[in-house]
Amino acid sequence: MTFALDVITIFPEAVSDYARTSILGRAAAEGHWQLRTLDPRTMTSDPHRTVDDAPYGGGAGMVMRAEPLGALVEHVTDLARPVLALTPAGRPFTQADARRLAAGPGLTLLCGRYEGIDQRALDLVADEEVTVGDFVLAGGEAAALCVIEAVVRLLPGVLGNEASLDEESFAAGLLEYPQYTRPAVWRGREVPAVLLSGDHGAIAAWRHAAALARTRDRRPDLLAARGGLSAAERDLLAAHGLDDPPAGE
Ligand code: J9Q
Repeated sequence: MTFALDVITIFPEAVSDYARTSILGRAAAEGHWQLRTLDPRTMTSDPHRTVDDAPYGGGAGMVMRAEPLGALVEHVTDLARPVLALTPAGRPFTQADARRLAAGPGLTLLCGRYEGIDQRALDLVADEEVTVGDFVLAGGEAAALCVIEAVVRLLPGVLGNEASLDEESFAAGLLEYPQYTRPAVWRGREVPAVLLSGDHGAIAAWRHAAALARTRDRRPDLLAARGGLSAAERDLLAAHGLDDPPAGE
């Protein structure tokens, strides 16, 4: 089944260029998903094809007009699929959203630009507003690409025989453990000895401890969301000398 993804954007090439690269490009070539870009400018009838206008009430910047957006969503996109708008005022997009969307038939993403989108258009066409982080972008295109990559890599068949998706850090609510590759000593710095031991049980235990310690030190919010550290997890950290955060961090 081909996952149908529509992106409403006034910069269609910004989205389609990235979607041709790497895992996204291969997944499209293999028929797992199909991108369609929809430019609101094509739904304008005035000589200047205006997609934005000054905000009512005054203020800086321009607002995306409701009419071209409403026309696009009504006449072109499949309303049976969820419509997500990328806006700085949305709720945070999560891995759980990616999983839910990847289980469906497709998705429409609406990229805001300028200072925002006319709220009436958002109310009418968008099922949800989401953000990919608390920082300022010039528009929703880069955020839409984050959502696309998070969803498409979860579609059946896209990752092939790469590691099980359930083992990944956000799926488990923990950050990933640190990784190393050759050489075993680089500029005097050694790879943790356990990783060279061939003892797969010891390696798994070290990795679990390292993931817990990292999450505790860098993302206490993630640890709190899964109920903090259990007694067994505290023991595991202590057994690896990781029971205290490193000094200076
Ligand atoms: C449209 N800052 O930023 C982070 N996620 C989404 C956004 C965003 C923005 C401005 C316009 C999306």
